[in-house]
Amino acid sequence: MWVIATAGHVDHGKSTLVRALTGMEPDRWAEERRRGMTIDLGFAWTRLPSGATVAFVDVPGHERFVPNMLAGVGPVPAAMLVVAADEGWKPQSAEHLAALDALGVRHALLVVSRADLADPEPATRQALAQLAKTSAGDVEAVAVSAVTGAGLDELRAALDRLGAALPRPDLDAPVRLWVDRSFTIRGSGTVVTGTLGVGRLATDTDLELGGAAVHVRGLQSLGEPVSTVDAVARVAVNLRGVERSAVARGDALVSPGRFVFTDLVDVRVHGEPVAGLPATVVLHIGSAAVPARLRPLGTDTARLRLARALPLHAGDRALLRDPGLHRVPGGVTVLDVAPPELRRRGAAAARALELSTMDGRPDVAGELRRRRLVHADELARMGIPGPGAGWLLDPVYEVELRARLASEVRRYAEAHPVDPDPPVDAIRRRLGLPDRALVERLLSPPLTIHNGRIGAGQRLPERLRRAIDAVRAGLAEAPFAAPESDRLATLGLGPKELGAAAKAGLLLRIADGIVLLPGAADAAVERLAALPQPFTLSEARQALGTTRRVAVPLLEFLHRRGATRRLPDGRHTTDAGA
Ligand SMILES: Nc1nc2c(ncn2[C@@H]2O[C@H](COP(=O)(O)OP(=O)(O)OP(=O)(O)O)[C@@H](O)[C@H]2O)c(=O)[nH]1
Ligand SMILES: [Mg+2]
Repeated sequence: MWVIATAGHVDHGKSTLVRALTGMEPDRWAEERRRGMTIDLGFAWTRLPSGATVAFVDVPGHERFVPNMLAGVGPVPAAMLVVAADEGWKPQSAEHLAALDALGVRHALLVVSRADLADPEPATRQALAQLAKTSAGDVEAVAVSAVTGAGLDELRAALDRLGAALPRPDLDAPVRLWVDRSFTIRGSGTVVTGTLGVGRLATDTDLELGGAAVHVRGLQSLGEPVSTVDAVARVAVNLRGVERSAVARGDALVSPGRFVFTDLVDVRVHGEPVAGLPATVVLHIGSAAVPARLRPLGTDTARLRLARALPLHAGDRALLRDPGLHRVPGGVTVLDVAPPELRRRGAAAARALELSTMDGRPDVAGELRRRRLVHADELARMGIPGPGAGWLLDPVYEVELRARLASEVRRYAEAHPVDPDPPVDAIRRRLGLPDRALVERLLSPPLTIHNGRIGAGQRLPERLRRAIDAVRAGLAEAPFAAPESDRLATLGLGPKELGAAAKAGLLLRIADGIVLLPGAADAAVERLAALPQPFTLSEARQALGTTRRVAVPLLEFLHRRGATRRLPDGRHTTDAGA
């Protein structure tokens, strides 16, 4: 299905044309029909000669209803600009075209209507010249009369060509369905409608509405119930558990976890210089219209603080409007949906410089340079899908972190001579990293992680590693019950193997044939320090829950390291002494 919005000055025949093409009534309200004027958006569809279906979003032309017009064209990437042959180019012809241009609409068709009332030639020339100056560029023009039916077949053929030229939507892209209508159906609950531009919808799936999960109970497209809908399509979504009052035009249903909700964005402003813009504007994107405070940063870049958060991606096109002055100051491209605070002196100028290099297209390297460290999922939520998954590090920052990590490990070893290998988490905190996996990634040989600690370990043969693991498992249960020599022999752990295990930081060798876990020395000192000082060997043995076989060499080991002292009377103490 193709979706095409109408555009053009009031009374130029947009709705009449849609009616003639589809046989459906786009003016849904009694008031519209009474006044002969479109007020709100209308929806109608038909089959074209090619067999393709085209749906129209018919917009009002009156200047009072420009916000409604913008809600209609916002989510639709193709337009049919209607100009009356007998009236020619008019203010809202210009304003609507400026809006399409601001939104970057590249696919358009000119229809010169009411060709039975005047020669369509002058209006056609005038309008084509205006269109050529915009993102639409050179477009096809068709002259029609809805009264005589002249030109309607040519128009259908031209619509087929316009549709065929539209880019194929990415069906795997995250969904962002801007709501253009919401209502309740007795027995079904809340229903919203919108134009699905990319992605696909399915019943019995979840979406997000304003950050909260909502459930898709049912779907309709062109009045028929369906179980899935692929973009591009007009679609009605029946939502479970959503009050009618909780959703309105301008809200968006989005794929869960795929959009940043933000009320602060940095943008590039197209057209007018930023300095000429008012401090208060309305940002139009999709079907939303949100007041915003504008702070100029560079000559063509600005920061917008939105009155409410929107699901936005970098690269989004939007439009700024000054509701007081009926003009379209211009389009904006969202450059950053999670911009840094500007607190320090000179931060705004630095930011302006940074923004001058950005264009809203996904630039993972640039984002990493600016953010230094970011999760791929978070980047994707900002509209910057990148290669790679998990944490992404700026290469320059990574070099810095590696160096800092090595020096932090050294500092820790100096501060903890008994147990020199720092816990991974301690280093993670020192480096201010959000995830242990990052510490792991930043380690370079000979540093490795063993038992939650960082040390200069080595890779051991699998068989040896399993034997050591068996010993470690036993020690994890009873930390001071060092395995007996026959147990070590059964496991094939001789002096050489135990030496390698100690070097790898997997075991702590306190004497020949006596091994404990690397953290055991610190743990022992902690328990011994809790004893009344000084203490006897037997008291130490009991406190540690072990035998003389282990207690004697362990105390020797601690004495050598200066963690405990032997007193002249043969007793021991953890006190540093004079
Ligand atoms: N003679 C003639 N009159 C037309 C033609 N198309 C539309 N009209 C008349 O022009 C008037 C306006 O038509 P609409 O279709 O309501 O115009 P519109 O562009 O939808 O107007 P808004 O939605 O209010 O902006 C109506 O009285 C139509 O009957 C045509 O091809 N020939
Ligand atoms: Mg109309």
